[in-house]
Formats: sequence, structure tokens, C-alpha cells
Amino acid sequence: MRTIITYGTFDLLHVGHVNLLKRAKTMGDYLIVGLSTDYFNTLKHKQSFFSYSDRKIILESIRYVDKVIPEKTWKQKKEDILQYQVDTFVIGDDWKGKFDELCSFCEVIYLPRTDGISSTIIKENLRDDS
Ligand code: C2G
Repeated sequence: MRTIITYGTFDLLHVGHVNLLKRAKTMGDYLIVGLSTDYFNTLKHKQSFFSYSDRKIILESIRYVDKVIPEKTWKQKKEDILQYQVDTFVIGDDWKGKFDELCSFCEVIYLPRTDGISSTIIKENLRDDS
């Protein structure tokens, strides 16, 4: 069984997130998502609209996602990869190069982001319309 892992905030779930999750799942059999906690979001200078628990419920309803774990620190990735015997780490290419050294025994793949959509764009458009 090939295990894939990815990480993110996945706030205001949109087609860019779903495209990434769908493509990540095609690379293996089991997809784990490390979901940024509300506290970790502050370390990423992000404020998500939905709480961690709501974002977790939403992600767990996605057919491509098999398990959601909390992402609490930058450092946990190596431990997660060992603990879950991950074969492939996948993330959007806005992170290109950042995780090349993540692990010598797993594949690191950067996928092209979906253009024209982001949680920030959604929030800005809603603000402009209000
Ligand atoms: N994404 C995408 N296309 C978009 C928007 C997002 O492919 N239009 C991808 C991102 O590249 C990322 C995933 O969807 O792989 C989740 O996006 P975010 O929630 O913005 O994740 P981010 O804040 O980049 O967190 O430790 C890693 C971080 O937690 C990643």
C-alpha cells in the first residue's frame, strides 16, 4: 500500500484544494492530510475562517482523504513520515524547493497550483461585495 501525505490549512475548501487532494490520491492508495491547527496557523501568519474542528470535518468528507492528523509544528513532518511509513510527500509548487531535504527515503513531489483561486481571493471578493 502506497501512503501519501500532504499538509495545509485548507480553509474555505475550494477547487484548488480539491485538485491537489485528487492528484495526490492518484499517486497512491492512502492519503493522509496534516491539517494546520488554529495555533499553527498563527505561526504561518494565517487566520482561517473555519476552526480546525470544522476544517477537519470538511476534509474528512472528501472522497480522496483517508486520514486527517493535526499539523502543530514545522518539525513534525519527518516524524509523521516515519510513523505512517509515507512513500510520497506532496504539496503545491508554491513550496517548491522547501522540502527537498525532507526525507531521503520518500519521494517529494510539488504539484502546480490551480490558478486564480485561493482562500484569500475568496475572502477579498466577499469583502468587496459586502
Ligand atoms: N493549493 C493549490 N492551488 C490553490 C491553492 C492551494 O494547489 N489555488 C494547494 C497548496 O499549494 C497546498 C494545499 O493546496 O499544497 C493547501 O493550501 P493551503 O491551505 O494554503 O496550505 P498552506 O498554508 O500552504 O500550508 O507545512 C505546510 C503548510 O501547512 C502548507
